[in-house]
This record gives sequence, structure tokens and C-alpha cells, in this order.
Amino acid sequence: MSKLNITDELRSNVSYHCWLQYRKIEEEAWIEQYQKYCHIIVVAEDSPIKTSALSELQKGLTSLLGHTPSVSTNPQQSSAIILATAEDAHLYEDVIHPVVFEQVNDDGYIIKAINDNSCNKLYLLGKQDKGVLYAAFHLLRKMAQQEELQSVDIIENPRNQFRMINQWDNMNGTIERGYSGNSIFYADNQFIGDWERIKDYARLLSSVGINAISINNVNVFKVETKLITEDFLPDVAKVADIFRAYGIKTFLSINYASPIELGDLDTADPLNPDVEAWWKEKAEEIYSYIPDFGGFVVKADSEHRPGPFSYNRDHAEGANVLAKALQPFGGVVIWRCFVYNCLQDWRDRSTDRAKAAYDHFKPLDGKFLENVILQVKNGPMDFQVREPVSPLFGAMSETNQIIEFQVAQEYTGQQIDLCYLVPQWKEVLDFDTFADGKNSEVKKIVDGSLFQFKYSGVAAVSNIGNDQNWTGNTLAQANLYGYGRLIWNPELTSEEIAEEWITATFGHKPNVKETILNMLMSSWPIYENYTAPLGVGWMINPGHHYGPNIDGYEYSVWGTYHYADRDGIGVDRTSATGTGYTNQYFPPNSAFYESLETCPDELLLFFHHVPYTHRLHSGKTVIQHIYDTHFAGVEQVEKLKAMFSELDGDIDQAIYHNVLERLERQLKNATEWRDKINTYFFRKSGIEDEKHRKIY
Ligand code: GCV
Repeated sequence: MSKLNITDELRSNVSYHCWLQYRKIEEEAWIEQYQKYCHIIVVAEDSPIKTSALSELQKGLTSLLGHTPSVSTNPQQSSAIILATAEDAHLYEDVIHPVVFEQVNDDGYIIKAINDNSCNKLYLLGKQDKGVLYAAFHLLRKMAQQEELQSVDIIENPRNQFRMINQWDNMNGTIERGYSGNSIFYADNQFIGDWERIKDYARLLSSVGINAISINNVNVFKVETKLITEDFLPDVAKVADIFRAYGIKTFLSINYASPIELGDLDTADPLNPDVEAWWKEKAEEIYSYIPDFGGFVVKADSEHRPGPFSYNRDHAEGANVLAKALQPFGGVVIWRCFVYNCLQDWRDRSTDRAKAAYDHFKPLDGKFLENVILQVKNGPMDFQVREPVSPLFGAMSETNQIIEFQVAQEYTGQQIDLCYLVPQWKEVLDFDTFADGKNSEVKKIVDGSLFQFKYSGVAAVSNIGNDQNWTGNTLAQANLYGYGRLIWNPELTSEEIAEEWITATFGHKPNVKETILNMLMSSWPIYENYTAPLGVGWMINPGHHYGPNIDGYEYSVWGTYHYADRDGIGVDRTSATGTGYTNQYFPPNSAFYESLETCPDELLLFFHHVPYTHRLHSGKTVIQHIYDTHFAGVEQVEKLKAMFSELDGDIDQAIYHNVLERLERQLKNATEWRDKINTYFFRKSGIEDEKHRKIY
């Protein structure tokens, strides 16, 4: 039976097109301004990426203006859109001096309008093909936002070199931490072959600047181990062809024990010469199918995955054997730092999961080959609604680093609850590590500029599946869009990004814009209000991680993560009396978190164990804060729902019902969190709510 899920019906659905809807422009003045450039598109030489740029422009302009531009190779046009790379100088040099390309990086571009009486031309120029494609998407975005073009003169460069998406798709069709249906890549332990849907995904990703993708879960099980064999490489190559045409490089997650699991050797010891030879041969084989293959993503020695520790080797030795194999082909190893002992006994307070990544990796600084990149989760734990920034950022000046975010809302509402994550990511990127004095923000570490990394950038776990709207909750599309836009330009504000997304998705009605903007911008604080308080984290149901379970997290079987007892709550991570985690930060951050005086309220319980009567900077006691935020959280979700209900009739009906249904579930979830958290802490502390509200 065919597993293809791309159908005309699916495509006729507005939400399927996400932010690439390109609604027809109604205002004559805009049509007139835009139309004068858009009758002809001139493109010199063909290439797969330029063909994508052309097809995107044709599709987008037809939809926006109701007229399909024709295509020509002849630059002698009075009015046209000109697509060219730096090399096609004959197409632009009469009006643009090639020296401007000195300001453009490999993925950057120029958009410039030239107008005089007889001529209206728009130049979309990239240093390389990719730049042309990004310029095409930029132009379409401007038109969809109804921005003027006549004086447009833009030089745009992405700030981050790697702008990556990690799929956590398994070949049986499930997605680890997927909340929007099944995989668009696999079913029944095979590729589905739904190339059109993958192409549509490539379009979405490329339109926001994503340039790399790993297409299988970092937990690599039996079947997926074979992705690097002749059984599946022909299909991986087809996927890579699709992504390549949209400027996206394909990567695979690999099983560190592949030499054993694929039946060739009885060891995966990285220092064993047979193992080294095995990986070299494997790399040659992969590159014979995919000449521009990106490389490997590796989760090793973590959550029961194999790794170099089995052979008493460290992670540098583990990564380097792979790096050597990929190096001749220009490939890289993306080695994850999410390494900790998930079976550790939490009654033993000398161990601290938050310290694990730093403890494992910091001593290895400078020992990795130059085509290894460490991928570090944004926080020291695991994508909680609130965590401090991982102290590994800045701590390894000799080792390429990229940051890992999670667009999939594993711990932030699972695409049922609304949680616009761009403000959270922005806070992380703006965090000053003081690694090289003041102004050593995370964004300058991951963009490679602070320590001159050869490779750097950002990766994130995808939130898409085969649901018709890709993301389960249509409003969760804003997170995928926002992720791409933010890592392209970390100086954009969360509001700017949200506004762009809203207009592209819902159009220009002021009431719709205002309501959805309010909803998105308030959603992260609201989610934080009704879930685990003051940075303590977890408190979720084991396994699936949705809904409250104060002592429930699966890796806390020997004790809780939050150490709540009748007197107080929180984890003492100070160096004076606790685990010493605060020492992993550079001064003054170490002292800032160490001191109760300066530690910010929202992270108090991450760093300190305090009595329930401890007074926050806000003036409230901890226990009163818990009660108040949990009552407020539910009221705020009720308001979200009421606000959204006002949009009935103003937005697409299917989207309206999709979001409303999610808000109803969110309200139930928030209510359950409020009741369970408040009851738990009332019973533990015996302290009444000052406002005498009913605690269930
Ligand atoms: C892919 C968390 C998630 C796991 C995930 C892991 C990781 O523990 O719950 O599902 O595994 O992070 O990032 O490797």
C-alpha cells in the first residue's frame, strides 16, 4: 500500500503552505509598483539552485500578482528581475560594480532596484547560487509583507555558517519527540519515496535560510544503522538531491558501533587500525553516492547509546576517527555533548547532571581534529522551559562549537500548548559568557567570531511531521519560521519575526495581527507560569514528558531532581555548599549565580535550595510565587482562548478550529498543572495561600 501522503487535497489546504502562501495582493497601488519589475525574469546559466530560485519566483509572483513572468537569458530588457551570481558579471556590471561582492559572504546576497524612465530592474545577486535563491525568497517576503521596492538596496549576509535542522525520525515512521504525525521520510523501515513532500519541506527550510539537515534520529537503532549501506544510500542520495537544489546539505546520524552492528568487525574501538580503515572505506562509499555529503551527527555514550567509553577512549579519540575518514571529502563530524549518566543516583549530592557536559568535554579542548564540531544543547540539562545557558559556551576556545535548540516542543507543551520559543532562544544567544571579557555573548561564540572557529553555527530539532499543517498546532509553525530567521540574523527582535510570520500566514487584517502577536509574545511566560517553577525544571510525566508529575521524571527513580521537602526546595549548585556547578561559569557569572542576592528569581531553584518562605527579588515568598503563578497561568490561558475566539470568521476556518482545539487542551493541561503543583507544595510546606484561594 502506498504511504505517499502528498495529495491535491493536502496541498489545497492553506495551512500546508505555511508562510509560503503568497496571498493575492488586492491593493492596486502595490500591484502596480511590483508589476513593473515582474514581467520577465532574466537568468544566465542554469543550475539546480538557480532553477529552484526561478521556480520559487514564478510560483510566488503568480500567486501574489496573478501574472506569471516569462523567462529569458537575454539581459537586454528594459524591465526585469535579474538573477545572477558574482560570475555572471555581464548581467549586472553596467549598474553594479563587482567590488560590492567583497561585502557578501558565501551565502549572502544583494538586492538592488534600478529605476529610470525607461527601465525598472531588480537585481538579485548572490556570491554563489545559494545567495540568488535566498534573495528570491527575500524579495517574495518583502512583497507578501507589502514593502516598497523602488529604493531597495540591500546587502544581506547570514550571521551563522551552519544553519541546521536535525530530524529525529525513525525508519519505522515514528518521530522521537514528534508531535505532528509521522515521518515524511520513512515508514515500515523504508523510505516512503514521497519526494514531493520532501521538496515542499526543502522549500520551507530554504525560505528561512536553513542550509543543513540530518535526516534521522540521533538515537540510531538497528535499521537506521544501515542508512550508511548500499541498502539505503541510493534513497539517501535522492533525498540529498532534493535538498541540494534548495541549498541544503544532507547529513546522517550514525551508530558509533556500526563496524560491529553491520557485521564487519568485533570492535568499534576508535584507536583500532581496522576500525579506522573501516570508517575510511565507509566514507568513500557514502561519497560515491553523495559527493557533497555533509557528514555525521553522533550521539555517543549517552542514554544507552554506544561510544568510545566502552574502550576507555575519550570523546576526542572517538570523534577523530570519524573526522579522519570524512576529511578527504570535506565532511564534518557533529559530535553531541549531551553526555551524562542517566542512571546516576540523585541521592548522592556530589554528582550533578548539570555539570556533566562541561566535565566531559572541557578537558578535551584543542584535542579534536579541525573538522569536528561539538554540538552543545542551549542549557546544561535538556530543553526545559527555563534553564541557565550551558557553561560550555566559551569554555572551549580551541574547539568548533554549534548550539542546539529544540524547535520540537518536548518539554514546552508538545505543540498542544502554545509556546513561541524565539524569545527563549534570543535570550540564550544574547547571554554574555564573559569568556573573553565583557561582550562575549553566546551568539558571538556560535557564529565563530569570538574564537575564529573554522566551523560554527546553530542546529535544532525539527518540529514537523506529516500532519497537513506540518506542525500539529498551526501556531507552532511560527517556531520553525522563527528559528530560521533568528539564526540568520540574531539581531532581529522576537516581535519582528512574529509579525513577519503572522502576515505571511494570516494576511494583513489588523485585529488578526494584533491578537496573534499578543498570543505568541505572551505564550512562553504563560507556559512557564503554570509548569515547573523558578528554574527547577522537570516535574513532568515520565516517558512522554507531557503534563505534571512532580516526582515523576524517569531518570529520578532514586530521588527527585528538585529536592523538595517540608522546609524548602531547589538544587544547591553553589560552590560554597552545593555541587559546585556555579564554578563552571566565567566570572562574574559564577559569583552572580552563587549569591542569593544576585541570582535571578527565574533561576533561583536551579541554583539554590531555599526555604519556602525565602523572599524573591519580586518581594514574594517562594511558596506564594508558586501559588500566584499557577493561578495566573490558568487565567492567562483562559484569556488566550477568549482572545483567539474573537478571530472566528477572520481567519481560515480549518486553522481556527485547529488552534481552538489546542487551546482547549492547553487549558485542561494548565488546570491540571495548577492543581497538582499547588496541592503538592501546600501539602509539603503546610503554608496557606495568602489569598485564600481554593487549593485542590
Ligand atoms: C533523541 C532527551 C529526549 C530524548 C532525546 C535526547 C537527546 O533526553 O527526551 O528523546 O533523544 O534528549 O537529545 O539525545
